[in-house]
Amino acid sequence: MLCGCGLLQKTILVRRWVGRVSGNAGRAMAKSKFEYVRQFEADDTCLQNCWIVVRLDGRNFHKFAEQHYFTKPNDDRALQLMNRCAQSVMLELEDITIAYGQSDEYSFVFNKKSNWFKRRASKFMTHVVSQFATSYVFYWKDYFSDQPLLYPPGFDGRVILYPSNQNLRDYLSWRQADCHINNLYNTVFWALALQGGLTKVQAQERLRGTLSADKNEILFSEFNINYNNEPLMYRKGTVLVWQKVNEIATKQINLSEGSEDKEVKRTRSEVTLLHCDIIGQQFWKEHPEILADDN
Ligand SMILES: Nc1nc2c(ncn2[C@@H]2O[C@H](COP(=O)(O)OP(=O)(O)OP(=O)(O)O)[C@@H](O)[C@H]2O)c(=O)[nH]1
Ligand SMILES: [Mg+2]
Repeated sequence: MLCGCGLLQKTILVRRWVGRVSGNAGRAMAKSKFEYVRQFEADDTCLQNCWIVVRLDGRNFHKFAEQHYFTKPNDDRALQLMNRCAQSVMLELEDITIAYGQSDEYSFVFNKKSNWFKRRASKFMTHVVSQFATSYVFYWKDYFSDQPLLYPPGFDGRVILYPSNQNLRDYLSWRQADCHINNLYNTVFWALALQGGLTKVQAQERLRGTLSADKNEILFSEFNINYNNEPLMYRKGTVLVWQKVNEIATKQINLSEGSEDKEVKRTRSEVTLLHCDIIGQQFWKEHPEILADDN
């Protein structure tokens, strides 16, 4: 029977063996005349020996937070949901050595030697963002049991390459410093607005030109809040690292006279959440494996 689609009849099949694909062994791989369009795909291979960072950020989360009644300035449920999604990304994808998150953003650092998807930037970025976004919807109800998800949230993503360990540390320090600056501002701003009775415009005016010390002073003298006692997750953000844990497992051993259970020691790596300083030396001294060459 003739096919109604003229295009199909005109398709020129190149009858030559172009290789065997597992599961397809024995079948010729046909190439159509359209195959050339593949050459238009840009080469986005990440430079060798560089740390690959993917940062994602919630789209229009100012509005999203309002519409889902996030508490101000920090909503534990929202932050913990972000951390759960980041954990899913670390567990499901390959070669992520450390992740750092705050507010509606998360950064994932892939090993500089990673050869995942031949280091294609678009693969890194799209896998991270899609895994994170689907996790956000999937785990939503575990954190917001009384608040339905009103519409699908979106996240943007970008890839940044850092050629040196110092550059990578400075990048993470930059994000943590940003967390500190924003959180201190937001803590005073919402204290002035929610407890101090100022309008948002008045609170903004009050804070114009103030330094860190001034903000700490307002919090302490007017609201009896010692900023240093605020939860670490708010002040430092969240760091995800791999940690080795020893465990005892039961293994069945087959013997000629039957089988017996034996306890064996084994080491497993799991994702651990930390809310600590990553700007100073201490963290990096305690976790030398993160920057190790053979990681
Ligand atoms: N109330 C509340 N709001 C939060 C919380 N975490 C994030 N947000 C909101 O999310 C925003 C994140 O900032 P941005 O990423 O710069 O702003 P955005 O609205 O997401 O805009 P784009 O990222 O440019 O799309 C903050 O300004 C807050 O409005 C939270 O724990 N509580
Ligand atoms: Mg955002």
